[in-house]
Order: sequence, then C-alpha cells, then structure tokens
Amino acid sequence: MNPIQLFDTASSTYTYVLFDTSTRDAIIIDPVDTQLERDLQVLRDYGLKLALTLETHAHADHITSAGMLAELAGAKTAAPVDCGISTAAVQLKDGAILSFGTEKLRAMHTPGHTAGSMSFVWRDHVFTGDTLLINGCGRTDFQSGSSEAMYHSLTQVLFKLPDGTTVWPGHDYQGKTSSTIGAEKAGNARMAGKTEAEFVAIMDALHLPPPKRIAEAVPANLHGGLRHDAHPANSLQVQPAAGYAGDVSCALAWAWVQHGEAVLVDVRTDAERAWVGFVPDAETVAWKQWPGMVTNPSFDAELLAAVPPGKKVVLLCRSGLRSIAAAKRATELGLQAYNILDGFEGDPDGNAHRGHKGGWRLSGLPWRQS
Ligand SMILES: N[C@@H](CCC(=O)N[C@@H](CS)C(=O)NCC(=O)O)C(=O)O
Ligand SMILES: [Fe+2]
Repeated sequence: MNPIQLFDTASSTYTYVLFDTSTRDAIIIDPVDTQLERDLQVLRDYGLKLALTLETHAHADHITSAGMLAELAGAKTAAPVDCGISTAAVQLKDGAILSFGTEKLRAMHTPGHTAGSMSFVWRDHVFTGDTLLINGCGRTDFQSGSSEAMYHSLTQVLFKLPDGTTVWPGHDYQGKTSSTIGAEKAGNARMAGKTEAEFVAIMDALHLPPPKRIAEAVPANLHGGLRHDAHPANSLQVQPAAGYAGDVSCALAWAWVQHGEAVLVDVRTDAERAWVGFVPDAETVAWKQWPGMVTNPSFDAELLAAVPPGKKVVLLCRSGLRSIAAAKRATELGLQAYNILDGFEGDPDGNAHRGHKGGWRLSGLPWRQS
C-alpha cells in the first residue's frame, strides 16, 4: 500500500497521509497551512481519524498546519526533539516508534539540512523530508545545516535501508514524485560515487538564494505554525504589563493550557457564560457576579483553589478589562498571572491597542455556545 501523496504548488512541498486500513487511524507528514481545507477533506473522504501530525524538520519555506490540525482534527503533534519545535506534544528521539492503529513508523535522525532533521520509515517506504531529494538533497547552508552531517546521513543511514525501499521526498522542484534507495544510491548526482570532500565542495558551490518566506516561516514553525510575528493579539510572545506578569494572546494562553503550564480562568459572570458561550477546560471564577457588585467576595479563595502551586494563571473576561483587574489581584495573591488580550468577544470598538481580531470566540480556539 502506498501513502497518499499531496502537493503544494506554491512551495513544491509534498505532504503524506498514511493510515491503518482497518482502524482508519492516520498520520500526516509535513502538512502545509494553506492546504488545511484540502487535507481535512482528504481525511473526511477516506474516513480517517488523525492520530498524529509529524514534521521532518522546522521548515524555512512554508508554514506547517500542525497546530491547526491539532485543534481541528484532534491530532497530537510530533516533531524531532532537536528541531526546537516547543509546542510539539511528542518530541521524537532517534529510533522512536510511533503507532497509528496497528501500523508503526520509525524515526531516524538524519541531520544535514537542519541539525534536528529526521526521516521516517514505514513498511518499505521512507519519508526523507529535505535530507534525500530525488537526484538531489536538501541544502545545508542555513538553519544549523551541515554538509558533513548530510553526507553521513545519506551514505550511512538512508543508504543502509534496503534498495527496494520507496523514497518519498519532502519537496520536488521538477515534478518527480518518488524514487527508491537503490536508484538514488546508484545515480544521485550529488553523492553517488562521491567522496565526502567532493560532496561538500558541490554543496558549497550551490549558492542558492534564501527561501523567500524564511523570516516568517521558521519562527512560526517553531510553534506548530501559530504565528508569532503578527499583531499582539496573535503574538506568541508575552507583552509586558504593569502590576501582573504580562498580556498574552488567546493563542499563547491556549498553548500553555494544552501543555499543562497554565490554568485558564474565566472571570465573566455566570450569566454571561450561559448567554454567550463557555470556554471548555476553563475554571470559572467570577470577578463580579452582577454590575452592582464591587467584586465577588469569594474571588480570592476560589482563584487560589483553582490554580495549583507552580502553574501560571491566564485570565479571560469579555473584552479584556476585568481580566486585567483580576490579573492584578491574582498577582497580589502570589500567583504568576497573565491577562488574555481581547477577552472572549474582543474590543467592541476595535481599538488598535486592544487587539483587532475579536477575542477568543473568533480566534478559532475551542469554545462552546450555551
Ligand atoms: N525558492 C524556494 C527555495 C526552496 C529551498 O531553498 N528549498 C530547500 C528546502 S526547504 C532546499 O533544500 N532546496 C534544495 C534545492 O533547491 O536544491 C523558496 O523561496 O521557498
Ligand atoms: Fe526544508
């Protein structure tokens, strides 16, 4: 059985979907953000449950959809441990085995294109990312690349696989789709029959222009494709604030909650939550229960009960004002407290300093209508 091979023409990237034909559990390798709808449709068409998203490396030329697939399809994200992809739930070491249904896939550390790059072996197939390309190989001139490491990964790791193994590359720029280990060992113009020194000289002489999107792609891919370089309301950096630990975007707050670093506390009133919508996995500690009330007299006790020692607290209200007051109070109580910019609904006036995106409800993050 072959994997499903999908192509992104803008970046010449191949994405692969593999699945267990009986349980329908699937893995997707190197998904591309702009192809999210296509990939979700493929999963629906084949009746698949996405168990895992998998990266061969932190890409420099396109942005992954791993973070979005985790949200929308319930997948766990996996990435090579040495790629610095901090949001990946599974950090893969050399030799790691990933299961989907009864199928198994093995991770092989194949540095060279980047120091953390991996290839994945499944049955008699190998997904080589940007290590081995068809009649080529990934460039080694940026992002911790190394021609010496590449030569070793090609000749001592990938070329030790059986000759009949099908090679599925991370890119092809000439329309080729697959090859075999035997064919590449015999005929790949970059390294077949070449010494390490000859290979290094070929790589040194390539002088390729940098990928056009490298400046935005790499930082985003280190966070599963969630953008850090946009408006503060979408940023994955903490914004400094006075009187509490900082302001954070909905996306950063949710990433912390998913990774168990922070507790999400919704400080809206019971009536607002019931009327407008609930946030799954949020603790509820109202700052006020009705407009006339100055503060909820049991706020301190309820908050301290909701946040275990050592965890951050991220506070959410409707528009991002009460959560600032609550974050200041939480700080006085000794907690590491952050305000979620834009709140649940966003700033109704769209003031630039308070974000522009419309808050949690419109952020694409999970919420439930009453
Ligand atoms: N023109 C492409 C650059 C593509 C590129 O540099 N691709 C990398 C993989 S991320 C590579 O290793 N290319 C090998 C080659 O072109 O020989 C872009 O701007 O995105
Ligand atoms: Fe790459």
